[in-house]
Amino acid sequence: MQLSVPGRATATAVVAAVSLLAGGSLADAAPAAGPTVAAAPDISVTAVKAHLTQLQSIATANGGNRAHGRAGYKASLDYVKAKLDAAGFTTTIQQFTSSGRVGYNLIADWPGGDTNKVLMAGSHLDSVTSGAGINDNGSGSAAILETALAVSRANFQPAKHLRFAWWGAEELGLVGSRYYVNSLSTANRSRISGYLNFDMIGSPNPGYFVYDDDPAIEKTFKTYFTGLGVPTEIETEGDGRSDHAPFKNAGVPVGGLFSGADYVKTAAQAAKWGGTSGRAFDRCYHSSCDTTANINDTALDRNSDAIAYAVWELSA
Ligand code: DTR
Ligand code: ZN
Ligand code: ZN
Repeated sequence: MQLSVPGRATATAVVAAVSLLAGGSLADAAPAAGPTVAAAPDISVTAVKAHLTQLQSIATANGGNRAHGRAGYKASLDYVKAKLDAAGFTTTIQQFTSSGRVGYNLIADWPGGDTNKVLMAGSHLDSVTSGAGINDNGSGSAAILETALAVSRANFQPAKHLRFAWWGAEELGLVGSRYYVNSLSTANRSRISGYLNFDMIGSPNPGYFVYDDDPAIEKTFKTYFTGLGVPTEIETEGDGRSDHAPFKNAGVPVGGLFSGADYVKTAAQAAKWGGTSGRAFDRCYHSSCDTTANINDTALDRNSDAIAYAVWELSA
């Protein structure tokens, strides 16, 4: 569900309407402020949850987890890849070894756009060994998958080149994303105009946190949530705790969204966001109870729509 969020196109329409009401003509309306950006589509939370159900089934069928080096991780990657291949993405599997086990990154390029200006969105696809990892991080993985599928359905053709990524072995220390960044030539690294990270965006006792790294990316997310009337806070659980860190360390502008992990929601936060004060944002963090029952649909929905909004806005 997406409420109206003023994008450039909406603002232009408002200006035109005011001009007509004042007895003017459309010709009097202020010209569009630069190229108008087609509004991002609403991302169906039902569709995102359907991906989570698949990831849950994969974990259940593979020893209860989707961890690095286990069958459940590769089965998760194969699921995501099949959806992207069918939707017209150019997919690449990047293989690496960590802790004596083979790991994989999945990179999906949407054909078109200026390959000298690449906007990336990424999420780690691996879980810890103790559970299915549905919030951590099926939520981010499913949300960017559905956003990528929305790009395909819309045949979105932005100025920038779009690239989506699902990282392996984040739980072992950002291994997959580090491997990817380190594998880039200096030239290719400089072509990445921004990296958006989504790791835990459906926490059951959610907060709405925006990374405070690149100001333009931060502003884009804040604009979206302001349009929803949802207050946000700066993510302060610690730099370097997810896959944006290797990109930031390489000088790439980064940003992202987070709904909270094992930190406890304060009374002030509960007053503005609802939920339960004195309880962790996700009390199943890194636990076997991180299943499809461990998701707040409203947070997942809002964050998924915010992802699409940012991809459309930042790829113009
Ligand atoms: N390290 C992530 C969870 C996590 C903890 N703090 C943050 C801050 C921003 C993003 C993610 C996180 C994990 O366990 O996968
Ligand atoms: Zn984790
Ligand atoms: Zn995570």
